[in-house]
Amino acid sequence: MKADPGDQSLFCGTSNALVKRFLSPAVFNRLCRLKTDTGFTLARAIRSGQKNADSSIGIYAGDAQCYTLFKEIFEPVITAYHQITAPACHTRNLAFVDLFDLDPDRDFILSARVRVARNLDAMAFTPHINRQDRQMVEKQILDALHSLSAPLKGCYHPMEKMDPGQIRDQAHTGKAFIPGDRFQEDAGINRDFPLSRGVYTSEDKTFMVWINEEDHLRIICLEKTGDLGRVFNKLVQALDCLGKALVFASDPCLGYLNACPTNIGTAMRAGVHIRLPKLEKHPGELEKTAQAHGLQIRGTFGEKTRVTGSVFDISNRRRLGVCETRIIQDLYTGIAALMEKEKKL
Ligand code: DAR
Repeated sequence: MKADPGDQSLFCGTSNALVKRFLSPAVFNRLCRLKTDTGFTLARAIRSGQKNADSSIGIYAGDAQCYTLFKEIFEPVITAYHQITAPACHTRNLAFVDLFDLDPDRDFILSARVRVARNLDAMAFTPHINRQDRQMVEKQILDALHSLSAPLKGCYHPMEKMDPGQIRDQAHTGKAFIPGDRFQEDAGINRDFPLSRGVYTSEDKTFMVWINEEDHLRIICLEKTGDLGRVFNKLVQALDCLGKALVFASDPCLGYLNACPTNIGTAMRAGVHIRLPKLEKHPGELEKTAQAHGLQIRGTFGEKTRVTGSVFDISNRRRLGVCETRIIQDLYTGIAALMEKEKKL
């Protein structure tokens, strides 16, 4: 879809958000009076991008129907971000993989983490869900989690009773999460925080489920290891169990549907925390190698944070038009290439 000059009046002049690039006055006028069945509008969808001039995307979905009703703006944003020509029918492949430990001596890799975002089908997403439905989402997910057996068996830490200080402390121990950033705040995702929010953790703390953070579920496997395959395979096992009890919002072409259009398709982010002190001094080399392997470089504490102690958060960039096993294999190859470069410098 050829990008019309965006409607400059809707967004800050300095914004480079994808939504600004594609939301022409004509598209805006066609979509601005529409409402989804849950009552979500285009104005609500773009509010975060209007209030944050440094948004990279600038639009959130309030329910699954947004992706069809507001397709004229979601589709060009999706094809631009995920670098696909047009949303082909998404393929899933959640099979076990057989990979070696990339760093058995732990010279570089501090930890490996694989997470997927999911939303319960037929429920409004976090930018739009009401208090009652958010509570129902929490209950349905907990019923599924409490049926898990070892090694996924664990306990739930509801955040409703925690004060902000306790939430900050518990976030360090992985038993809570802090409110979403200003982008999520302006998208309405933090409403009623911390009601119906909480974290489920397995007994060995390598499996977690965040309930009602940016999406209804963030299903996370995390280990202090370079064994990407083991961490991925545990996530595959967890998804197999949870998929038997819960129905997730999805689309034949777009895959799993979530609040942010960057998190659709596999909705999977697989990454490592890796110490690269020499490549830190050669940012061009680091960026070139990462890009060659479809990897995204983030700061030590994730999106839009700084690098501290030469520790980078490096993960897959694309989530749509590429299946889960391919993502983990590309990550494996890309991290191995970065480790080789670091050794040679
Ligand atoms: N910060 C918003 C969303 C970017 C994608 N990251 C998410 N979904 N956590 C932006 O438009 O820049």
